[in-house]
Amino acid sequence: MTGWSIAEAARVLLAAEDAGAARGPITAEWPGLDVRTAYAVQDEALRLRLARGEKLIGIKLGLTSRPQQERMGVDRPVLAWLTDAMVLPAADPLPRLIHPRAEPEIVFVLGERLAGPGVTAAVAMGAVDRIHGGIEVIDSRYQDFRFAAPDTIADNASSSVFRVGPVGVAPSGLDLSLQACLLEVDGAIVDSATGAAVLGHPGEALALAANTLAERGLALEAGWIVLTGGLTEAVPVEAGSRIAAHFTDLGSVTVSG
Ligand code: OOG
Ligand code: MG
Repeated sequence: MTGWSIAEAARVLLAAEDAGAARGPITAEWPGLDVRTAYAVQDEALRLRLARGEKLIGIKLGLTSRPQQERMGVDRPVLAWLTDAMVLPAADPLPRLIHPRAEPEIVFVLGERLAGPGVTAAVAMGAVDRIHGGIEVIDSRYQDFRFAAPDTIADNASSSVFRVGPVGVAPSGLDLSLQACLLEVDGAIVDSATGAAVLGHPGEALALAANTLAERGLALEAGWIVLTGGLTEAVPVEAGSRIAAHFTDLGSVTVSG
């Protein structure tokens, strides 16, 4: 196909999401889709989401841990937008998705605005009001989760839905590097990690988000939710299966397929 543009890519990817239909990577048809252009696609898709009534509620980081980076063969984290339509209400099963995969994440709720550049992890943690455990369900709009980095950036980093656990803890007195997480699928522990899996400390991911957004003249706003990235590799969610993430101090979160 010819005639690719930022607007067309955003429209095509949102349509694929709405239809629950996977497609081939856009970079195969539009080699000019580089990382910078891909973020412009992401921003255009956000504009379309807001125009249809969704509200911007935060940001997700992806590819912040080694298992996630190895899956993609990249070493650079990505950012993407979160809207209220992506919140999976407590007790709701998953909506119909293409090929959902679940991953445990440490989640921040910001008490203050956080703007780069020059934000360190320590400064970033000062803006955090509460820390929660969460599960993000990713769902790429590309067949078999096969894509290059600009493809997934354009695709809002495979966002679909996420659930934030009910236990919120103040940052003081919590060593997030040592915060352990067990990932359970249908009663069996299939993986585990500590917060150190995310760039050594999830606060580093928050600082990276603030500094990266600053390059685009943007900041993190008070009240925003920040998903800091999967601690482990994401696991496929089969129909009828139950995925749980259990954290040392951040409680447990469950998602049912
Ligand atoms: C990138 C998003 C991965 C995470 O937590 O690392 C992610 C992708 O798979 O498209 O959400
Ligand atoms: Mg994630």
